[in-house]
Amino acid sequence: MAAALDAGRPVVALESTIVAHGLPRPDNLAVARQIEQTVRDHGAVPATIGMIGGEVVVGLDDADLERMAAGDDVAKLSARDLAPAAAAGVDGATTVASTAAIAARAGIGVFATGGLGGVHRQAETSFDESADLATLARTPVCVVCAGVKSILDVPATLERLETLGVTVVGYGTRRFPGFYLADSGHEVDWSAGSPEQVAAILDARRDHGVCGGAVVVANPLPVSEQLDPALHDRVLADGLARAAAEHVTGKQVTPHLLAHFHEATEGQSLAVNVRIILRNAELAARIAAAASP
Ligand code: PSU
Ligand code: MN
Repeated sequence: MAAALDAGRPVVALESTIVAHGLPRPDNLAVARQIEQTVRDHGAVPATIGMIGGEVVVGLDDADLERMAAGDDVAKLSARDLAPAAAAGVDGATTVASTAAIAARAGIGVFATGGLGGVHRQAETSFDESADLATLARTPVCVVCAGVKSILDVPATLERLETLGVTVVGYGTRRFPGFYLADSGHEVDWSAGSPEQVAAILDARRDHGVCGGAVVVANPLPVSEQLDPALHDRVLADGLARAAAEHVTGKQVTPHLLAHFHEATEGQSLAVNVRIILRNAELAARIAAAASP
């Protein structure tokens, strides 16, 4: 990994929370490998990030990926968790927030994920807003995602991204994607139509040096590949009600709702989630290849 970075080769950072907590076993390991292969197939070097025995690893090897995918005691590490987890010497999976922070520190400019964390529904009473947002506000990295997870309050998340000064660019669209759905029903101000156009935005951002935060590239699924919207809305309503009834809070909320989706749609949401991640990995690799080192 260090050699690839030194040589100025295109590198794409990948998070490990998707593997450890976002996707069910045993598919998660195969998907983790597929994501990395997709990055390679499109001209970049994959760097899955995580913590192994208290060490931050940029570029997990296959044995590390197996550990992430199999472990019951793999902690979910946001940026604030990194130091205590390192001191305790544990294994941990990094979220969007911690992966972005580590990637930027390591000199990796492009990062692919599924969907960002954001403002949860009923955040006006729970104050539940993912640390992904505040971290992206101060982290110079390009994050390719399919918007924010549709389990969240999407318009509130877009408002917070605006407040925090995070640049949001639709890929081939001015509509903000809805993760499992092609369109969240909300607009964005900017779009880019090719990896080269995204690279031009990244260059301009660096040259002007006035906005230090992330550039979010929101890459929608084609309508033909989205989850059936009626099924989506039904399963979401049911999942939110169950999470409330079972008093699920804090960092458990996201994995709980994603697991509910995968069960209640009998794997349909899982297949869509995997497609989202692979498409984002491909686009991120093409952006990394187009971007100047
Ligand atoms: N996107 C996915 N699956 C996931 C996540 C995102 O398709 O599992 C993870 C990311 O790691 C993201 C985290 O940073 O969920 C957000 O969790 P929280 O809401 O607790 O911050
Ligand atoms: Mn939260």
